[in-house]
Amino acid sequence: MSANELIANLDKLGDEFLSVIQPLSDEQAIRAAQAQFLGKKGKVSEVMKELSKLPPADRPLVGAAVNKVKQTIEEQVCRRLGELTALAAKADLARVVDVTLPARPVPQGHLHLLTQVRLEAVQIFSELGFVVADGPQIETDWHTFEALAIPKDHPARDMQDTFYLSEEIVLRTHTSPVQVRTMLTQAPPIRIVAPGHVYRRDDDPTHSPMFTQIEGLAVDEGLSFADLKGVLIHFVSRFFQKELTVRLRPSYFPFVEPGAEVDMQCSFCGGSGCRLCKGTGWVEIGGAGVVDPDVFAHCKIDSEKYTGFAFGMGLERMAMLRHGVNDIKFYYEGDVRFLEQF
Ligand code: FA5
Repeated sequence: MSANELIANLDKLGDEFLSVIQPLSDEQAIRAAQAQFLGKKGKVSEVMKELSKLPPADRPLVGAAVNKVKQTIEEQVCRRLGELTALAAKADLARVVDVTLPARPVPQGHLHLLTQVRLEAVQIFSELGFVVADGPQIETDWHTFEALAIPKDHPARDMQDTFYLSEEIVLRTHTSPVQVRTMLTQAPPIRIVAPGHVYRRDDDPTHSPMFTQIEGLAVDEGLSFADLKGVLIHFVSRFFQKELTVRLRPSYFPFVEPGAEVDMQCSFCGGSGCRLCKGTGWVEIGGAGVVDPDVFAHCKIDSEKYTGFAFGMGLERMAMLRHGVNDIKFYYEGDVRFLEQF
């Protein structure tokens, strides 16, 4: 083929490319067409193979024509892609958007009922000057029992059926070991509440193997049983948002003397007797008492100078009373039909 024929072929390729890409309307197809012409085995490369057969004097002329067709093809690719981008932007602008439409609702979770109740309880006690203290759920036998005047062979150990991890380590059965940890590290005056999970071998509609207690401890000069009762009445009335009274029934906890079972006036029937309070008008919510001097001795607190009171309440029970939950398992099953109600 002569130089002129090759130059004419190259010019034709430029025109042909134009007619190929004009109808194309997506980038992938345009790039494929570009490769068909400019790729290694493309149409322009085929023509270039003829270049070596030409007399050297003709080669620069044909070379220039090759560069020209390459440039033309690349320019056409840019132009067509630009056109497509502009068309897409125009279509976007032409779309009718109703800016008054309400936004799609974003599903929103909320705190679990027991968390709400825990935070509320802490808030009420903090208004009375109590601060939150914490302790481990995997606890030593000493902090859980011994320091609270419950030695190994003491019959009171049967009151709380314990999960033992080893002879010396237990899952705490109550939040009372936080009393011990606090008194060992803080000097009076002390006013703490310690909410947290506790564990017992217990399982029925009102008892769960894992449940939540809130412990309270106050140690100062001149504290009495009357202060304890005042705090409990205030708490119960604030928590249930009505005037309710508290009854302290003599009971035995080795770490308090005197000790009492805390009953509150049934918030459901107001005390006249109902299904929830089993017709008695009272519901047990916890234990309480005046800190035993033995416990002070374990914690190196001078029982001649200081007195204290302590209490421990079950938060599941409080929430059951306030919301009429009739099986403790509902709290832990994660059923959204239950959880959504609070
Ligand atoms: C105690 O745990 C004592 N530590 C309370 C205490 C603290 C007394 C400070 C004196 C001074 P008791 O075993 O009674 O006490 O438990 C307290 C409350 O926890 C109960 O009244 C009940 O509301 C709740 N409770 C007990 N066992 C369970 C259980 N298995 N499931 C749900 N709640 C429970």
